[in-house]
Amino acid sequence: MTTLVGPESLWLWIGTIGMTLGTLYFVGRGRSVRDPKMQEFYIITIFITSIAAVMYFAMATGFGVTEVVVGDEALTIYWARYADWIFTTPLLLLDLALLAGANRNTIATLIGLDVLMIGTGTVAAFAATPGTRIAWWGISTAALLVLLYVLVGTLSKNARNQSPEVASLFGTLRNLVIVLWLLYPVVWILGTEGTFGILPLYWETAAFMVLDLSAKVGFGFILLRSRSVLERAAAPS
Ligand code: RET
Repeated sequence: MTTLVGPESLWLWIGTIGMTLGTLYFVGRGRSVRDPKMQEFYIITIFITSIAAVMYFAMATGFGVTEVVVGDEALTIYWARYADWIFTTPLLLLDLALLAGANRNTIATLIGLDVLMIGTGTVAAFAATPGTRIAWWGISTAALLVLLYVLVGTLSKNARNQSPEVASLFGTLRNLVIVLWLLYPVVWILGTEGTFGILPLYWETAAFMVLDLSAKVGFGFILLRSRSVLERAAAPS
């Protein structure tokens, strides 16, 4: 079988190594954590980077990729991205929601919107005509905007009821999420998936890799670096 992976494999290998190193770093730091509530943040974050590490490995080695025919063109689609995101984006939101002290309904709303976003984004990636691809992209982007609205509204309000340190850490992470997550639909529509052919696969893969490493390892690093703040977040209020 011929592999569909081209020169963009460079970025996929960098992604694999980056996610693996991130995972090992968090495991190393988490080993000495004894508080069960704090362990929760470590467990969630370690799963985020380890799922990404295996999905990047799947893409780099040609397993996580397929072809989708759109009109008379065959697009190279890395389906493993969506398999990664359907699990890791809810976990990222869970980290944020636990930090903010959100209740179950808010957590369920956020995760529901997120699954809707990635689910419809996956349909967009596999749709067979440019028009339907863009329509599904629009639906997915609408779910993202509602999700960010909940993040800025309810979740930020929850966080403000926590200690000033927790509220400030939450604010940093929330802003990081807003900026990075909004770039995903932009890269997608400009890239090969959008069928406009503005961003070639090589650069699109590089862009997603930088976004993924920042949104997972960068996010986890900022979240877990301040143990004293997390201890306060984890303390029963
Ligand atoms: C897609 C395409 C359709 C439109 C939208 C998308 C959004 C994706 C997002 C992904 C976030 C991924 C993260 C990964 C962590 O490393 C599916 C690209 C809105 C927001 C944070």
